[in-house]
Amino acid sequence: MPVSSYLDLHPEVAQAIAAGAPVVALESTIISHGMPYPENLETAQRLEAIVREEGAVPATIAIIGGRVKVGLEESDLLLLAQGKQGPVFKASRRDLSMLLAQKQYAATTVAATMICASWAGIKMFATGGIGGVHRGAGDNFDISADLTELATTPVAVVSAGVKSILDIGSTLEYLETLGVPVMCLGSDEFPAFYTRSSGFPAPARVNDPETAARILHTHWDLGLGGGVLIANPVPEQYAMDPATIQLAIDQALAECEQQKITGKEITPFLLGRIKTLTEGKSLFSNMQLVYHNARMAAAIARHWAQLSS
Ligand code: PSU
Ligand code: MN
Repeated sequence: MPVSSYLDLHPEVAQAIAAGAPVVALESTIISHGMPYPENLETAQRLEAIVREEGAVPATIAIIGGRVKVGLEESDLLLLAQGKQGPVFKASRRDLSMLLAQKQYAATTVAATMICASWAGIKMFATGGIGGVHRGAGDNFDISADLTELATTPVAVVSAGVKSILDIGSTLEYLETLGVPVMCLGSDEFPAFYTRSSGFPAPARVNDPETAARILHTHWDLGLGGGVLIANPVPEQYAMDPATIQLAIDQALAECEQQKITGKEITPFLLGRIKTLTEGKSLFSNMQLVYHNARMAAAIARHWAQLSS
């Protein structure tokens, strides 16, 4: 069967894609495993509204009853946010075939969302943060499949950089090895998710969404393939105090090790602990930076659509 037989495109999304109108994909792991209820539902709804306000069509992606759904209903968002109707798995590339064949429900990570977006014909995707090279990866080999996906699948991902729960320097090195273009919007420094600076220089700086769209066009015109990472620093007023967030991250990492959390549980565990340790401040910052990314992704998608017509 062709891939299309596994996809359910929302009619509005299908129409926009066919017309070459701007579309922005949104992931669902952030809803089911990245944030608590009800803030996760609020975030998912607000993200879709922001993409619309900015003149693009939102396409939140998830696996619903064994179907790849591109563009969700309100009831799907609720199901993903509450996880009441049974398990909502966290799906990365390796999980897709098993989950689809067994008619499961799953939230898609950055990697899996890129794959599904690409199947649907969507080029732009907004998220909060991507997975990366974990600290200690030299021993434990914990490198997110998001990175290899960026090397493979032709979708542009707007994120607020990489959290310092990860090894930011190694993540940038690995992206360089994989040949993934990394551009930072309006900054000479690569952002660290909750904060605007990471101490690592931007591999490239781009000052506006139109230039970003032109770079994407050129990248794919040249047949270089794979994705592009667009790092969009958290707005100053929503950034966290670097010392506060670092303390929480260090504590969460220590607990993660003590409790022997492994594999795909690590990122959700750390996010949950950081939220508690910062008394919710990290969650607020997280929500605001994703909104900022959705706005930027929609702007780039608009320029992308103009250049394509
Ligand atoms: N970072 C966040 N929130 C998230 C994630 C990352 O701040 O929800 C999710 C994304 O879906 C990302 C995934 O693709 O975690 C990476 O998981 P892992 O490290 O297990 O590859
Ligand atoms: Mn991992």
